[in-house]
Amino acid sequence: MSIIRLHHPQFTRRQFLKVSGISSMSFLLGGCGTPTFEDLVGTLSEPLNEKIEKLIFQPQKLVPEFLPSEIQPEALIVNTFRGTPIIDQEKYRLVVDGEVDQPLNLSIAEIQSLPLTSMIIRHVCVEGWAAIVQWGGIRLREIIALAQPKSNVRYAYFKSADGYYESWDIASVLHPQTLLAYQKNGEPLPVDNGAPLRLASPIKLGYKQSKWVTQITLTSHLTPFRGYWEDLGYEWFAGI
Ligand SMILES: Nc1nc2c(c(=O)[nH]1)N[C@H]1C(S)=C(S)[C@@H](COP(=O)(O)O)O[C@H]1N2
Ligand SMILES: [Mo]
Repeated sequence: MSIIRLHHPQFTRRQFLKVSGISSMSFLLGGCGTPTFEDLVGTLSEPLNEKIEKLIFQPQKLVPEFLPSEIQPEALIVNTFRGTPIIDQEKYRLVVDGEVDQPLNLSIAEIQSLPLTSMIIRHVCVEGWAAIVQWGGIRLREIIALAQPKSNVRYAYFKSADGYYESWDIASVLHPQTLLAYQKNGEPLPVDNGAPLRLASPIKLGYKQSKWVTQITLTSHLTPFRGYWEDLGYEWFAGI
């Protein structure tokens, strides 16, 4: 399996709309070389592929969101177990690998060329604080769909630039309000809050929401290492 090299980092929304009519199967069945980013993005115009649909066992219930006037801009407390890592945005790549048919290697420009979703939700930390925050980013399920996971995938591992690691159940990964965020309260995501890319979701506690995500590995099984806090005794599912 080869890592896809993406040729068009400045992929615009207009180009996205132009190619979005392309069938996801046309390049998979065409068998003529490595698909480009445009080929892959064509899959986003379609409902989630059948493999992914099968992975969602229950209907996904939307969590009610808050109003812009309810955002608490000062309430989000920076939490790091080891400080803020230094990341070169130019060299940054998000790798998506594991039990997938199309491993991905995406620049931040490529990720930001995909449709932006924004939501206002409550972030809840087990240490006893919470904050209503607006997050903007791409739905994680759209990245996962591009990677074409195999039908036995049940978990995702998230690796972070500071050495933090997490694992999630696939249904929560594919929840429509689980984002890979690069904006906070309408501004570019501050580096202390996880830039260039962090998880944000109203269905999981704060420690599940990995900052500085560099790698997503889809897998059919969990290892004894399930998450930084989990391996110290915290609950793994950590739903809200
Ligand atoms: N990479 C990484 N992600 C992380 C953490 C961390 O230490 N490293 N802390 C977690 C915890 S416990 C919380 S509450 C949130 C806090 O997010 P914030 O710093 O943006 O407020 O990040 C989570 N994600
Ligand atoms: Mo936390």
